[in-house]
Amino acid sequence: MLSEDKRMQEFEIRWEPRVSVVLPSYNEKENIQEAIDRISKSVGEQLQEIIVVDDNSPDGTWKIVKEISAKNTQVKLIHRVNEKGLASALDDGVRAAQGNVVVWMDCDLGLPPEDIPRLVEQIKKYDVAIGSRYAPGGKDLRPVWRSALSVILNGYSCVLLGWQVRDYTSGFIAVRKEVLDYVRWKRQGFGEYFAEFAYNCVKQGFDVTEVGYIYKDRTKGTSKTQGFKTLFKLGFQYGFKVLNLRFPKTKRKILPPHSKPTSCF
Ligand SMILES: Nc1nc2c(ncn2[C@@H]2O[C@H](COP(=O)(O)OP(=O)(O)OP(=O)(O)O)[C@@H](O)[C@H]2O)c(=O)[nH]1
Ligand SMILES: [Mg+2]
Repeated sequence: MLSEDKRMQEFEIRWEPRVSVVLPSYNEKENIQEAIDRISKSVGEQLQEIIVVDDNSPDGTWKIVKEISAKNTQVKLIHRVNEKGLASALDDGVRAAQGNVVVWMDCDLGLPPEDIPRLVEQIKKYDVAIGSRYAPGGKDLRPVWRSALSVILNGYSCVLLGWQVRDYTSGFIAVRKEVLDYVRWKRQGFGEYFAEFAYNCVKQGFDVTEVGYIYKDRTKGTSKTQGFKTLFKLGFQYGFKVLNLRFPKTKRKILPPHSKPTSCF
């Protein structure tokens, strides 16, 4: 009889990641091709697919992806015309994923595609690996006022939700596919979905780790979170979400599986 440890070791050796990378995009025509190229190169043979979820970007990002996907079957486009928003776009993307590991990240190249393998490597031992600016090796190189805002939001989140996660606003993550059958997020809103997901993963007993990464400001395209008014609104939404997670009005329940997105090329 093999001991439990030995059995786990054998499983880790035999288990091969097939990685689905989900990229939400809105007006990212300057970044999308480079993002796809760098992700394909960094993930290499383990890549199952890259799924771009675009909300009918007025700058035509989705047309560029459609052209790429006509030549490269690993690149898939979910072109949404009836719905908009980051949380729902990512929800649709991860539902469509066919790999046994699902990664998602911004496609503006502020998050480094070259670090995906470091996250995926952790999925041999953990259920969830969060790219973190606050784990060893992590840094936030954006302008001071933006990184300071992030420190404040994350400090507030850690105090209320717990210190098992340090980067509740990361948006860069690798997840064992089955976790997504149990842990979900609400489809409304912007980046606050991430705190909801990370917190519920810990709450539901999944093994979560953090991997340091260096976050840089985007060099091309426009941010969807720029301007004092927008940031204030998003910060407020975020703060409210964290409060709600900590002090839920109703008992938390596992959400039912939701239907597949409407159009997937
Ligand atoms: N599908 C979809 N993607 C979105 C939407 N809003 C933002 N995105 C994408 O989500 C990611 C995050 O948006 P960003 O503008 O980078 O927001 P941020 O990371 O807070 O800000 P910066 O990186 O500083 O610009 C990017 O890849 C965007 O293109 C949306 O409504 N729908
Ligand atoms: Mg970004």
